[in-house]
Amino acid sequence: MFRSIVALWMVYSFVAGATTLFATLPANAPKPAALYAHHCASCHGTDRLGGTGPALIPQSLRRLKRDHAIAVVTKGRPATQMPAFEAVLDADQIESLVGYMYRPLFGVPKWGEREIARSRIVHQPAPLPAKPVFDADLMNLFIVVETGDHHATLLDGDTFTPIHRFPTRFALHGGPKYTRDGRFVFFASRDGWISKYDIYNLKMVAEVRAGINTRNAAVSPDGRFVAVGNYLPHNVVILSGEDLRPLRVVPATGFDGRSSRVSAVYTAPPRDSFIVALKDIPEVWEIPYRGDDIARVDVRRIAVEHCLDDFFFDQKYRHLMGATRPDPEAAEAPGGQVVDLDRGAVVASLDLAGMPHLGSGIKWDWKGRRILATPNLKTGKVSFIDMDTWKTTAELETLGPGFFMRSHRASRYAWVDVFFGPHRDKVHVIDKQTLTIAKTLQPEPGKTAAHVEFTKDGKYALLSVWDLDGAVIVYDAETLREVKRLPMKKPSGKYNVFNKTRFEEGTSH
Ligand code: DHE
Repeated sequence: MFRSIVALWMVYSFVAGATTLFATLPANAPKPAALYAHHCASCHGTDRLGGTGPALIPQSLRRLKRDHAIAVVTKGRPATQMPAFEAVLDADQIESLVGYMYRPLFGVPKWGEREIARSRIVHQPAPLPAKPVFDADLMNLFIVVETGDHHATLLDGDTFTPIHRFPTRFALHGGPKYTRDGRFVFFASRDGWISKYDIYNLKMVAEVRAGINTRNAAVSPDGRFVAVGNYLPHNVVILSGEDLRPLRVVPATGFDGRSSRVSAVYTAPPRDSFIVALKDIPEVWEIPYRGDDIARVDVRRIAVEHCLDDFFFDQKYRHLMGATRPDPEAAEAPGGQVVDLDRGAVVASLDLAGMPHLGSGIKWDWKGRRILATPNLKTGKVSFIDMDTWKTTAELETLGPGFFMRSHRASRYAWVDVFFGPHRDKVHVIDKQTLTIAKTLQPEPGKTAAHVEFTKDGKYALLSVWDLDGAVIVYDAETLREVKRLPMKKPSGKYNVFNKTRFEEGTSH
């Protein structure tokens, strides 16, 4: 009932907004609300509150200058799914459309603890048996997210056969997060839905809408808490990992009282805390979850030099390495920063060839030193960074900018995709000791090849053919030969229970 009222309210706002706007324009002027409904609503939501694309309202666009927004609509945004509209809309239409995006809504719907609680759906009120209903190595399972038709597949990592395929919320994004025992997995969708799924029983346990436009979710390893980072509203929501009840809403307000979108939240198991970076305010937060009083615990705030968009950690979670999305108006991009979380200070800067995607980087030992390797979304280069000196020790030219780099402790290779440009159907396999390309594969000519995840033992690498008529391809990680091809609908990420829950060095966490 409540959700119907919200939906009706949204439709009303949209129609009312359009009507008011039309009244101020000459009869023959482009009609931005209609243009929006036709070209933008399917990704950004009919209400402009976000979907697969971000919310297009002033609160979300405040770091984007209007001229740049016009350029994005005209030319598209290379590191995202945003296409160019110059072939279908003329300059006046684009300008009026952008003006429409910067118009305030008649009020952004409130989405606080009460609304979150009311959205909660409990599918399994009684505990289910703690015994799997299938036979497989429970630590070598994969969840494959199929964004093509909004499903997920549970895959046996020994036999590479699907165990079960089930529907998910619309537009999942980011890695599903497992409890340490691998029994439960939590999914986050771009429009704020968090779902808890029982892998042993192959059943959805509960769902809740924790935000209107969500970045990602993190889960404490014991499964007691889920933290959700939101663009809209500006907050971090803490949920009970048991039944997704909201426990706390932490407004993302900085030292100076300004509010901010949340870039992302991660769990830092050795610290027993969630680490949060803010997108509009130069601060990193730490929210401890050791005790039971997460609803009251103080948030630790660390001032950083620039707002952090994308970041990752060293294996001990002492250092956070982050990058800032460049301001299109600024002459120079601000570069990366290293934050020492123990000292609560920025201790070094990083020389990156461009901004990496979140969790793109991995680490390994090289010539007696620890290095971090990451592609970036701007140029075809992988940067190798010495984690003692924080200096870039080497760079490797690739065939184009990449989203993801993956390896496994047991493998001598690291795989990096070439997500953008004419070579998006290729993937490089890099020798981790010589830092050179050992082989370039072309799994399916003409179709984007991306995102690799290894089996528990590192012997096989699974890669996505990122297409509605796509596949997950299993490679022998040593011979680099194809072993099996499983048809899937635009499989985006795949996530191995062991590698994720044991924080394997070659993957994201
Ligand atoms: Fe992602 C992870 C942000 C575009 C596929 N991406 C993440 C995470 C964040 C993020 C915050 C970490 C979530 C987590 O695992 O906890 N992504 C962003 C962006 O800011 C960016 C550049 C623009 C945007 O659209 O928001 C972006 N991402 C994309 C895509 O266009 C991709 C390729 C397709 C899609 O689904 O939208 C994409 N992102 C992914 C995937 C992961 C991810 C598959 C998880 C990788 C992993 O192995 O952990």
